[in-house]
This record gives sequence, structure tokens and C-alpha cells, in this order.
Amino acid sequence: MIRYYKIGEPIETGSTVMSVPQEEMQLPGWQYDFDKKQISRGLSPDSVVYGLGETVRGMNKKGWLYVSNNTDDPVHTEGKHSLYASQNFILYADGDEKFGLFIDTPGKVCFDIGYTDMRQFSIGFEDMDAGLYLIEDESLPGIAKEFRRLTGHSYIPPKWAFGYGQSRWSYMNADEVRDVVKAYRENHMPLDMVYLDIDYMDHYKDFTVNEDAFPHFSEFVEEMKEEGIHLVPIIDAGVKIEKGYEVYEEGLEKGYFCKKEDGTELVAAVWPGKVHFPDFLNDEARKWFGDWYGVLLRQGIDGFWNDMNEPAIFYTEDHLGEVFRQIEDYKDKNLDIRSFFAFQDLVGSVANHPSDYKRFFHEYQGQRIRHDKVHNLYGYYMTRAAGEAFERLSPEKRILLFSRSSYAGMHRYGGVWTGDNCSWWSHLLLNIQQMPGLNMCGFLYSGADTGGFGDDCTEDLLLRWTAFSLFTPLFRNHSAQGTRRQEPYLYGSTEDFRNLLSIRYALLPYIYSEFMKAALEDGMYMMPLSFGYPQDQRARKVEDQLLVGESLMIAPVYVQNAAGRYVYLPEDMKMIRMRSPEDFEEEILQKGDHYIPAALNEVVFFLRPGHALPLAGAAETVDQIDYGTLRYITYRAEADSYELYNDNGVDRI
Ligand code: MIG
Repeated sequence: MIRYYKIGEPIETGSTVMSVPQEEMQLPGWQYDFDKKQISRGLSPDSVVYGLGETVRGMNKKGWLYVSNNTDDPVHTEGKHSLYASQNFILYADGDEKFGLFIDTPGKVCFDIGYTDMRQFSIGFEDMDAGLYLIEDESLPGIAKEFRRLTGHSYIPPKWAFGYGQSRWSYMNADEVRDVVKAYRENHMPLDMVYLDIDYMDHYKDFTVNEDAFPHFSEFVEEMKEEGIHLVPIIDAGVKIEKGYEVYEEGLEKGYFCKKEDGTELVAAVWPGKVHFPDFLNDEARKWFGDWYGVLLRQGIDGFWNDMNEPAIFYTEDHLGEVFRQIEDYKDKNLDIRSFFAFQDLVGSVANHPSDYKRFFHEYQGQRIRHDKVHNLYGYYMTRAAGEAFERLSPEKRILLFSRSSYAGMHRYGGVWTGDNCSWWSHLLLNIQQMPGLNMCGFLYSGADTGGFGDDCTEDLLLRWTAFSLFTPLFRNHSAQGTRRQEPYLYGSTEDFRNLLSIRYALLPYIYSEFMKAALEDGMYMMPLSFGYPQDQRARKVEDQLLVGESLMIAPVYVQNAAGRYVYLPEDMKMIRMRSPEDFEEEILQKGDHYIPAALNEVVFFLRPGHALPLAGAAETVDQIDYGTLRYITYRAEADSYELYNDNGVDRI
């Protein structure tokens, strides 16, 4: 049951697909404070608040202030309030009381969930304008399902995108990519994708290829396909300002770039130096930009990742000019405690400066709207540009697509990855805790940079992270330029990595089946325990175990040098300790707490009673998986009790 309440005159976001239910008076149970521009309610000690998609901290969001304000911040520490996404959907449970609440507004929103006062939950707005959808159902999964009825079905990637991908920011040329693929194949480590970061482009210009570094690109794409590899290039939001560059010239001529108050195009800077930002919120501009993806599709590319679409701004010409003028004032000064910090602030906060987001406008639904009022929609609409274009340009075949920035509703067009995490154990835990929030908001095809993006990864961290990520739909090892290289074959445990990756492929029939059922039935693929055990008060508080599909529970090890971990079993389960698809043991464990040893080369997971798990043999690409020889591990169930979903993996559904 979905009820709609409105505060003020909210800007339409395009997040919903269902016609808006009859508007009702005031959200029951919440106090409205128009002076403080917030709504609030009490928060009991036993309650849990799930949701908000991709945010810092735990699965239960209580105890922190989350600000929906899409930000390119590469340091995802606990003290941060905003990351790249705004997925303003929460799910509240306290005893038998439960409801979902979707706050639909494209500007900044503050979720103060027991931060200012442990007993209070308040939601604050910049303007007191928002659409509020109250979602009620008997169960938590039911509420998540209703949210999807409101906002639409989740995006479905091609099946090969459930394979494993290798990425790194700094594959500078085709030979480097060939070497990576060769190393995988020589080591018999499975691989389906290699991602191309910004260095494949000619001077970071969208939809171009650096012909010196990647000569005869379409032939190279074909050569990789023959190796069973899909190349997945990155697309950035900013379009380089350069005479003769077609995307720039055309966008300028048609007036498709975001303009300032005075009607001239905003000049910002990102990788290519000065850029204009396409106005993805303008229907025509969105279609135009989307069509450009066709240039790469026609060269055989069938997957993309959209980056820097918060949008990230290194600087704007205008703000930088102001900064240079102000620096003059400091020149002959004796910088003291106050002026020094003011100076440091002036020069140190040039990137993503809040004032820059007020400098430009969108032509949105026939209105001219200042960017900051609709800021959180930008990445969504960029991805929508691509997703809508693929429906036109590739009507038969699915195309892989995911984005860094997002807003609720974007899940119809693509998945997300969680951006620039670090090679930290705490970020492995963060990855585990972000997955259910993302799933709840419909972002089923999601995952983090396995091994961590920033900082140097160690072998043990990569083994543990791989053992977790092999359960996430988007499974990609990615790292930043300048960090220690992170391709698994570069570490000593080559055989262990091969085995862990092979386990992904052995589980793939199950992973794909469960993902597809979740996508087709508006369910979730990764869930907090309480979604499967609603009456279990203990399960509600478990922060580091997940249900994966209908049959499995996982309890990843995320602590350095730990030889295992404590696991809570909400009922009797069958533990599977797997070292390779051929080498595993099964053991029945009773409901309750257990210390479970887990070596670095093992994946330990749990099969729920009454369920079965299909298991394939090893394979080096998704295409090679042999569905004809599936085995079933069962626990108090028959093999045929498992309903296996499968299809050809490429046709659109
Ligand atoms: O700010 O394209 O999150 O995955 O490797 C750096 C270079 C820009 C940020 C992305 C990251 C990617 C990187 N990009």
C-alpha cells in the first residue's frame, strides 16, 4: 500500500513510474516544522532504519547524519555525510511496526537518524518541498517490492556481466590490456571483462579513442572478444572544449550544454581541462548525448561505466578567477592563525565548490532551474541518456551499464559501483554493509572495487575481498593509478585466486538465477538477515552477515589476520567450506552462535534448510559454464525444489 503526501511544490524527479496516488493530508506520526524546514518523529532504542542505498556506516543507519548531496569524495571515512548517491528511501522497523518512506526531492536532504538526539529521527530540506511516499506492507521484503512498484523494475545486464572483470586506472595502451588478458588465460583464471579507464580516450574526450595507444580499435575489440573478453570503456560527464571536436561543436551549436545566468555556457574543468556539462535534464540534449554512445557500440563495444557525473568539478573558470583575485590580498600579509586558515581554505577548496553548483542552470521540463535545486539528478540523467539510447540503438541486445552517481529511479537504466573506496579492511566491511541498502533501493547490479581503489592492497586483503565479492552481481577488481598493482596473478597465491574466482563461476548459475528472479519479481538479491527471519530479534541486529538469494547466507571474514569469525545462525544450516568447485566439505550446524574458522583460500557459506544450491564446474568465461552438468547441494530439500532461472543472457526482457 502506497500513500502520497506532498510538502510545498516539489520538483518532479522522474523517479516514479506509477501514477501518483491520491494526495493525502499529513504524513501520520511525523511532526512538520516549517521554520526549521524539517519533519521528525521519535526513534525507539529497538528500532532499525535500513536503506539510503550507498552511504557510509552500517546497515542499520541509526546514529548518524546522512546528507543526500551527490559528492565526488574519494575518502569514504565514517565521519563523512555524503557520498556519490542520493537514494532517499528508508525502511523503518520497530517490533511489529514497519513502514517504508521515500523522500522524492532532487535537492539536498538531511537524514538525521538519532544523530542530534538519539530519540529523534528528522528529515530536513533546503526548501520545504518534497513528495513523500509512505509504503506499508506486512513484511520488509514486501515494502521493498512496493517501492519498486512505485519506481520501476531494476535494470538487467547481459549475463556475461556476471563474470569477473579486471580494471585499473592506467592501462595505457592495447598491449597492456593484451598482457593482462594473457596473464589471466595463462594462469587459467576466469575473466570476462577488462575495463578501459580514461586513458583509452584521445585527451579524455568522450566517444574518442586514442589511435596511437589503441590502434584499429574495432579490430582490437574483436580480438578481445575472441579471447572471451568484453572491453568496457568509461564515459565522463564533462565534454572537452576544443575546436573541431565534434561532440563539443555539435553540443554548442545546438545549445545542449548547461548555461549560466547570463546565457553563456558554464566553463568548468575536469580531466580534459576545460569542459562544458551536457544538460542531461533537457530531453533533447539527453537524447543527443545518448546517441553518441553509438559511436562505440558500432565498434563492437557492449558495456560502459559512467563516471564523474555528480558532476565532479575540479574548478570553474569563474570561481578560479575569484580565487586568484583574492589571493592577491594575502600576498603581503603576515599570515596568522585566522588568515592562514582562511587562505588555506580559499585555495584548498577549489574542487567541487558549493558555489559552483549555483552558477549554472538546466532546461528541465520547460523551466529554467538552477543546478543546485536538482543537483542529485545529474548522474541519474546521464545514465538515463545512455540507457534510453541503448533501447533505441540496441533494441534486441542488453548492454552493460553502471554509474558512479545515482538517484532513486536510476536503477531502471543501470547499476552502480560504489566509487573510490580504499584498500582498507574497514572498506571491505563497508562493501558488505552497503549491499543490502543498494538492493533495497532497486540497485541490484552493484558492487565495489574489489581490493579497494585507493591505497595499496595486500594479498590477504585481496583474498578476503575476493571471497566476499564473488557473491556480488558486479564483481570487478579495480585500483587507482599510482597504487600497488592489484591483478591477482601478481601475488604469490595464484592457485588460491584461481580457485576463488572459479567458485564464482561455479556459483554463477545460482547467482544469475537469483539476480534475475529478484529483478523480474522486484525482490532483493542481497538482504539483511531480518528480511528472512522477521521474528528473530537477534537477526535484526546482525550487521555483517547477508542473505544471498533464497538459499544462502554469507558471513565474510573482514578482519586482518583473523583465522575465522563468529557467525550467528538464525536456524540450523548446512555449512559449506569451499576451496574450489571440486574441493569442499559440508557440515550441519545448529541454530545459534559458532566460531567458524576460515582460511584465506576458503569461502565458507551457509545453505538454509529446505533449500538447494546448483553448482557448476569450473569455467574461464560465463559462456563456458556447462549447465548440463549442474550438481545440487541440498539441505532438507530435494534438488528439484530449486527453481533455476536461465535464459540466453543477451536478449532484452
Ligand atoms: O577522480 O577515471 O571513481 O574508478 O578510475 C578520478 C579515473 C576519476 C574516478 C573513478 C575511478 C576511475 C577514476 N575516476
